[in-house]
Parts: sequence; C-alpha cells; structure tokens
Amino acid sequence: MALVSEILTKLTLSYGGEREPKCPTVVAAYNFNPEEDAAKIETAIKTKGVDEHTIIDILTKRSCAQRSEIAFEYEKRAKKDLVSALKGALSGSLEHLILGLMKSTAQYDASELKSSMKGLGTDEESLIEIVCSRNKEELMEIKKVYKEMFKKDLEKDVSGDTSGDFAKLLLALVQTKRDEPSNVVDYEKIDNDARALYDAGVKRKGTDVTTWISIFCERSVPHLQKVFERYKRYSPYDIKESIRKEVKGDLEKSFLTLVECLENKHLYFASRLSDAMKSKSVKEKVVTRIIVSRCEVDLMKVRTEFKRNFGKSLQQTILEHTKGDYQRALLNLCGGDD
Ligand SMILES: [Ca+2]
Repeated sequence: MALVSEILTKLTLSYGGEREPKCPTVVAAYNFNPEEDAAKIETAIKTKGVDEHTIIDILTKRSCAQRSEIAFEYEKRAKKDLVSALKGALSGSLEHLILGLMKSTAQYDASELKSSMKGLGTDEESLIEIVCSRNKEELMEIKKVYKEMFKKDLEKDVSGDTSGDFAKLLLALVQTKRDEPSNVVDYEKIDNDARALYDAGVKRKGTDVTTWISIFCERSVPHLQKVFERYKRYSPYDIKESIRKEVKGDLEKSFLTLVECLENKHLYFASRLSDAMKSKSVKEKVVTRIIVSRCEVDLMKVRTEFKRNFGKSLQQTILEHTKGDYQRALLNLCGGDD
C-alpha cells in the first residue's frame, strides 16, 4: 500500500508540476440529499437554544461543493441566506469555524489574509503562516479569489501593510514566480545556489537579503530541498541556523517558515497545531484555521506527521485541549484517530 501510494505520488509529481496529491479528511457524503440537509438545518436553527449538534454533524461531514448546494436549497426554502442565519444562530469559536467551512478553501484563505491585515496593526504570525505555506497553485487561486471578494489586489494590500525586507519577501511569494519542478536535476545550479546563499549570508558582513529572497521564492521545491542539503558543504551552519544568525524578527520567522514548509509542509502544520493547542490558553484561531483550511486538502498527512512527531494523535490532542461544540466540530473535521 505504502509503495503504491509512493509510486502514485511520484507519477503525480512528474506529470502534474506542483499539483500535489490530495489527502483530505473531509470528503463528499454518499447518498447526499441537499433538500433534506437544508430542512434539518432550518429546524436546528429555529430550535429554542439552537440545535448545534445537528448543524455541526451535517456541515462538517459534507464536501465544500455539497455545503454550497445545501446553502442554495436552504435559501430556497427559508428565503434567507444560510451564512447570515448561521451567524445569528452560532457564536464564538464554533461560529468562526462553521462560517469558514461555508467558504471554499481559497476563499477562506483569502478572508483569513484580509483579516490578518485589516484595521490598525497586522497579525504577522497569521500572514506568515498563510503566505509562506501555500504552494504556487494555491497562491494563484487565493489571489484570484481575493480580488473577487475584496476588489483589491493581494499584492497591494500585503505591500501596504508590511515594510522593509519582510514586505519584499512576502511580495515575492505572492507574485508566484516559483519554477515548476523539472524532471532533470541540475546539479550545477544546485551548487551555484547553495554557494550564492552562503556568499550572501554567513560568508559576508551583513546579509544580501535580495539574493536570498530570489533563490527562496523563485526556485522549485525539489530544487531548494537539494540546495539546502548542498549548502552544508559551504556553511558551518545549516540553513536554519544561518537564517537565525543573519536575520531577525518577522523576516527571520518568514524564512524559517519557508524552509520548514519546503522540507515538510505537513510536519509544519502539525507542529503549529501542536503548539497552538498546548499553549496556555488554546489558540483557537490558529487551530481553526489550519483544520478548516487543510481538511479538504492534506489533513490526513498532517495527522500522520502529528502522531509520528508528538506521540499522541491529533484526535487525542483535540480531546484533551478543547471542549464542547467547538470540540465536536474539530473532531468531525479531523476525521478519526491514528
Ligand atoms: Ca552575514
């Protein structure tokens, strides 16, 4: 089984460019009946005190396409918009989670980006998480959807809300200039890039951030993985140690996040989830964002890395650190134990 999926992964990678195989925990329901779901949700919303369980158990166990069919049927029968009705019926973390599910993955990412930048100040942590972890294909879709939703360019908002080298790095990522993976391994270019990273950073006084940004943001993922390996030939510090020595603050966090995602994106999400759940008061915003945004993409792989690296399964950790209806929704999206 493992071998078959490995072969499939390789086939997908060599034929599909950056398109990665999907490993969702939330999939389309069989025997799906949108009219029936819409009727049940209408009753649940009207129930005194709101029947959250019914709303959760329907909406967390349908695919995004099915949820939008339910919304359509709901509007037909209730003569009002499902999203507004849910806003009125739910509150707090559960409301945020369910409203997130009512958007497509790209719409959700776009609105999370928007809210990380709106108002005074910026939620740099969320901005870094989203911009540095999404692949080229996802970022292209997010940009398209962002423009549709907010009538503004994501590039403009990002550069208006950040400054200096941090802004340059985020902008370079949002511009999606990353090469597609090539079938031919270019050892000379790998060596040149490894040396260029060293010359621009550890070797010299100060840091030539522009060179770092162009290599980090324009080379393909498999190429960069080999560059970081080769880098150790030149530098006494590995790439992560070098980043910590050379740059500080949000720029440092961004480069580190990029390296983590380039090396193993699923492990990156798993460790963010683990940190968010184990912090003194659970960072529900982060937990919700990762689970909602990845449940129809690759949450199954995130679960595997979670169990492998943190001893307990994601499900077990959700059970220990969250509670109530919010917990019920997370458990459904998580989709099982490991
Ligand atoms: Ca230096």
